[in-house]
Amino acid sequence: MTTNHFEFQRKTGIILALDVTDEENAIRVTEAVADMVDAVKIGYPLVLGTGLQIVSKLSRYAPIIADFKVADIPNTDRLICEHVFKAGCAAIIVQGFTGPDSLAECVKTANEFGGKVFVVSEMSHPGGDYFFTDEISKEIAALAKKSGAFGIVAPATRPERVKELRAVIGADLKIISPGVGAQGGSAADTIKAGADWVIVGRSIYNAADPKAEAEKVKSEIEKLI
Ligand code: FNU
Repeated sequence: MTTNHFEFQRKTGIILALDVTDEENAIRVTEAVADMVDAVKIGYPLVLGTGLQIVSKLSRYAPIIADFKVADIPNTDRLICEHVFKAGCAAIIVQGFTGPDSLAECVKTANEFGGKVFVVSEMSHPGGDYFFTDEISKEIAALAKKSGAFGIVAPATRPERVKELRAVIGADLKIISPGVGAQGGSAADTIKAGADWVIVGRSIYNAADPKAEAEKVKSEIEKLI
C-alpha cells in the first residue's frame, strides 16, 4: 500500500512546478525527481489536461500544492478549496487582492481539511509589478499574515522584493518563490533573500535529465548552509 504525502517539510528547499499536460510525463518527471523536491506544484495546465484525479497519483511521491490562484467571492473560493483538499492536495495558492473576506474563507476551508494556504503577494513575470506595486504587495503580504495563511508567493526574479516581503511577514510565514531557471532567477539569491523554497518548473521538467537538473539546484542551495 502506498501512503499519500500530505505534510511537507523543508529538506531540499525545492518545489517542482509540474506544468506538463499529460499523465505519462507528469509521472515520469515526478518519479525522477521525487527525492530532490519537498513538494510538487500543479496548476491549470496539468489539471485541465488530465483531471483532478492526477492528485492521488502524484501525492504518492510528494505533497501536492494546487496553484489555482483562487480569486473569487468567498462562496466560490470555498467550493474550489473543498474540491482541491478533498482530492488530497496539501496546499492551495490563492490571490490576495480579492480582500480579507475571500482570503479568510480560503484559510477557514483549508483548516477544515488540515491544508495550507499560500497567498500570491507579487508575481514573478516582467509585468508582475505593473499593478502590484511595492506598497500593494506589502499590504497583501500583511493581509496574508493577518488572515492566518501558511505563507506567501514572492518573485525569485526580484530577490530584493523577497527580502522586503520577508520583513513584512516576519519569521512565522513561509515564502515560496517561483521564477528560478527559465524566468532568470537564481536559487541561491532567492534563498539568501529569505525564501524557504524555490519553485522550479521548465528548467527541470524540460531537461533531458530532470534528476540531474534538480540535483544542481539542490547543491546550489546546500552550499549556502
Ligand atoms: P517555470 N508562478 C510563477 N510566478 O511563475 N504561481 C508567479 O508569480 C506565481 C506562480 C508559477 O517558470 C507558474 O505558473 F505566482 O517554468 C509556473 O507554474 O520555472 C511556475 O510558477 C514557474 O515555472
